Amino acid sequence: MRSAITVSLVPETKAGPFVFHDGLAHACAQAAALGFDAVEIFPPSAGAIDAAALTALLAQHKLRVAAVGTGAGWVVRKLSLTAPDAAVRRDACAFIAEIAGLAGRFGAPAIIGSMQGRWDSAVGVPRDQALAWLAEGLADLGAQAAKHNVPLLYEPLNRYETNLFNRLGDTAAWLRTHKISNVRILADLFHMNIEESDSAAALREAGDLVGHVHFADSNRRAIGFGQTPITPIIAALRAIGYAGYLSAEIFPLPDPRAAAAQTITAFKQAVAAP
Ligand code: LER
Ligand code: MN
Repeated sequence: MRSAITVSLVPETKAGPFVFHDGLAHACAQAAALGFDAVEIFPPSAGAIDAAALTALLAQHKLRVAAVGTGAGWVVRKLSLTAPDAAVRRDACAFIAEIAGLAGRFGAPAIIGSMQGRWDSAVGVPRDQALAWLAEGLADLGAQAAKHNVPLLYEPLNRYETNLFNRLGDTAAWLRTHKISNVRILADLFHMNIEESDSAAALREAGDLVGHVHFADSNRRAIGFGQTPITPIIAALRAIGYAGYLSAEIFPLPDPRAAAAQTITAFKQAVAAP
């Protein structure tokens, strides 16, 4: 398993669960100084990233890109894959596809979290319809990601953020039933702490569909600053053969450097432990 830390480039997420908010150069310098393997980037759009400059920064600091978030499409433009308006769904797909294309150039997957939206019969989107649109969007974007030899990441969120999928097991069963290929599950330990009765068992149930992990404690602070027992979770990840990133999508508390330092300490303890 490898370590990663988040950086948001979206001013509207200043209060969000991202460790660094002061640009890519600052985040890469901090991440490298602490010994992280990679950064996970939350950009305003694909066009906002200067690919050549990012390539140079990554080389300078010997870092990789772990994943790229697409949530700015929701936060800034209120796009989603399950919006009642077909034009909004099309724009959502295009927005994600551009980010997935950019991420693919760095060998990284794009994340669909808040861009999944929610069902709401009152606005003409019953559950079955929302799931059909979600399946269509994921299949299409998953196929596009395959051209870059990376998966697409789909993230079940807690009940306050979506009513589509909240648990890993349900998500995995649905992806398998609908044979949606090249889509892997992002297991966010914060959402799981709210929704799962046993996070380790949920990871085992999702098995080889687990493609990325958001490494967050129960209170969405660095692992070790909350009350999640991490040992059984790491054991479950080992048991399913997970070799991807543990990426800290957490609040920068008590400050970004301390949150990052605690994360790398917890990562080393957890991953080095037998
Ligand atoms: C995104 O990774 C996530 O976890 C969501 O809570 C963002 O809304
Ligand atoms: Mn997350």
